[in-house]
Amino acid sequence: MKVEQTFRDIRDMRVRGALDIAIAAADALGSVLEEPSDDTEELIRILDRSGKKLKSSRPTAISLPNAVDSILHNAKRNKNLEINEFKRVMALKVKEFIDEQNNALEKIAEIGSKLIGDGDVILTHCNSDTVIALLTEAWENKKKIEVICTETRPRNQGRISAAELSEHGIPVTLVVDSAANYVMKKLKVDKVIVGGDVVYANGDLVNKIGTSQIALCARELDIDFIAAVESIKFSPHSVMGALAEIEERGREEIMAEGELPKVKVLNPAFDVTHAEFIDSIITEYGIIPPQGVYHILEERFGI
Ligand code: RUB
Repeated sequence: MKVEQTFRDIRDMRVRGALDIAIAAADALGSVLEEPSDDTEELIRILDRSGKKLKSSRPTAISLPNAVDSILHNAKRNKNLEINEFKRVMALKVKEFIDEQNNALEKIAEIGSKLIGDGDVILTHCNSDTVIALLTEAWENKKKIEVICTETRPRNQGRISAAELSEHGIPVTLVVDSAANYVMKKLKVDKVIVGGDVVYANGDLVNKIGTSQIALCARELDIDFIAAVESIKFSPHSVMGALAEIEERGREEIMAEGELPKVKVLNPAFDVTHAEFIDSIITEYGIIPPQGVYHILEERFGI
């Protein structure tokens, strides 16, 4: 069953990055509509169970529960429809949701690429489809940029970014994570641009571990720190103070089998960059200061 497969793909990071995770979850719920059920309420119960399973695949990216909740919300609103009509309407809703996410990414790429100056040196951390799309668009619009990618230990997503950008012909330099401060000075970085997994109502950003250190360095060096984040990653629960669970991954990502058995390993996958270190957030609604997140939450989630 596709839900099981998607659950494993997200858990094992074959599907990763907050936007792709949301799209994959929505697509998996779409496949539930093809189940041979002839009762709308029963199908909603299966959707609900599948949604819970998908939500448990990884804990941090809020785009995952936001995607599931959005589909489930629509399913419940249409609970009185006859089964075939329900399936038809919901298949459209799933498609609409996925199209919305892809459009949001394109919009951010369009808006964000205009922020980039010709000759800019940009540092990015991890691998964000949103940031890659933005940088690629800037390059296609004849901005002669150079990009520094941090390796992003332990999973090395920065190497994926480096590969994707260089495939487009963009000059890329790969550095180890601990070189961030040094290279920002040495290579005269103009902007840091990162993606995000969660944005809180107060403008704080949860993103790949190491992001907050880079933001501190950027502030020290007076370099703009910009996040490129679709509104599906905004946390409506944070309005009431709920924070994201920071995923802690296994020891085996850092240590070989049997290596240093007496040494404990802590392997957090994300950290929080406080709003005060963020100059702007690029969303599909436009460029906002971190203080503007609340208004987007109102617009997007009706809080
Ligand atoms: C990925 C990561 C990315 C955001 C945004 O972490 O932190 O910066 O998810 O990505 P992981 P996108 O590799 O652990 O999933 O813009 O593609 O949604």
